[in-house]
Amino acid sequence: MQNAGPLLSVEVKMTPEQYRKRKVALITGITGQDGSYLTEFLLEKGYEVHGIIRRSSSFNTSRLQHLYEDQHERPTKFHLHYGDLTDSTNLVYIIASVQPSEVYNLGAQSHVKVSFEMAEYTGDVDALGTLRLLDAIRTCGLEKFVRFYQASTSELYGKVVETPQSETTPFYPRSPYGVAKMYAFWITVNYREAYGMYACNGILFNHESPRRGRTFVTRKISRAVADIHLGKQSCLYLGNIDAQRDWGHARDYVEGMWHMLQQETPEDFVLATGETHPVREFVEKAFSHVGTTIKWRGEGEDEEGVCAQTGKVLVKVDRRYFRPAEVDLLLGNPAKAEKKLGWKRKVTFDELVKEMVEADVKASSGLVEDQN
Ligand code: NDP
Ligand code: GDR
Repeated sequence: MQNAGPLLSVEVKMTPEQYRKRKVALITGITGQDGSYLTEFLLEKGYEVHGIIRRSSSFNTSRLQHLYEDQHERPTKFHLHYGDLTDSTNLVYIIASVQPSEVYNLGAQSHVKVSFEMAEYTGDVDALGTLRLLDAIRTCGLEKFVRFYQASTSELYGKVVETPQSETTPFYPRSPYGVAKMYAFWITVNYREAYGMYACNGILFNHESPRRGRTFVTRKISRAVADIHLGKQSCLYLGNIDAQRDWGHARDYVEGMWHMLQQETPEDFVLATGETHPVREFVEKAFSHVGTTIKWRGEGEDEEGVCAQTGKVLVKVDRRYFRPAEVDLLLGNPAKAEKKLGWKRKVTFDELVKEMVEADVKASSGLVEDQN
């Protein structure tokens, strides 16, 4: 039996090399933290950037607002399309009409804790959504033309098997999110091997910024520190403050995504800083930027962070933020990316915390508009 051919062939009268030189990118998840930085980066590089946004009853493009304003100067370079990773027909239509040379699949239900509550939906978007997008490229007959980036994650490592974690470390995901992303990882590898697609997984460790969603721990902390400093909030409630993460800056990481699609052959790469820090250290550093020293007292769920200067309790542990299964320690080894892509993170942990707290102090005081 023969393999099924493309259902809807887009006629391309160019060699793959000529097609690529058009520099047309399509980004799913463009409204998210990474999508906004990647858009800026690609526009700077002269790409025409197309993004898929979801219809929402509320405003969901605040991270892209500044680029809309620029649109008057660059009217044809930035385009948004309504769509969803759960809608195959829509994906085929967008791929056929945009004819992208690079596709960045950043769209996902990306919150680990939420994935325990919405496991099926997370699987639908994060796992099957990736399959739908890859199939949309094939359905259009563009699999030899399009370069595909999959937003894989250090959550694949989950339970600690070895540290530091590299491209050869076995996976052991610990959440419906991690399991869904593991399917997405392997379907990307499979389409590379089965159909000769240029498809890569970026196994990215946690990366943050002032544009990070407010329910992720770093942004939750930086915003609370700003609000407490300005007298708008009295206490910060957190879950497991002993979890350790390898935290970098999102702006550095989107550059790595692009590098992965510029190689001769497609491969998978870890992007990480090679350092790990517990959540409690992020808390201490963040408070130190507004002149507050945190001292810890008590243990486990009774632990609290007290202001050394005033004696006020500023941080409390709240069981509600614990996860049914936790990823205790992430520490990445970015050696392969450093060697083959020439990629290296620029922003240090201290600089990251400082930038996030300073941005939130400005936003909370109303000096600048919130970017999300
Ligand atoms: P965000 O949560 O900030 O952004 C997620 C994006 O996905 C948003 O644009 C969201 O749209 C979109 N999205 C959600 N559901 C759907 C859907 N059904 N169809 C289409 N789009 C959808 O994530 P980040 O920017 O932080 O991360 C980008 C990607 O990288 C994600 O896939 C994430 O899992 C992965 N990743 C992130 C890491 C990190 O540390 N930030 C580390 C490793 C991997 P909307 O705005 O409408 O909600
Ligand atoms: P993570 O990020 O789960 O690593 O996934 P998150 O910031 O949510 O959690 C990091 C660690 O902090 C602990 N924690 C808390 N987390 C949240 N959100 N809220 C709290 O109050 C809190 N208190 C403690 C968590 O238990 C965890 O150990 C992120 C996402 O961006 C994923 O999409 C991405 O794949 C991975 O990073 C790499």
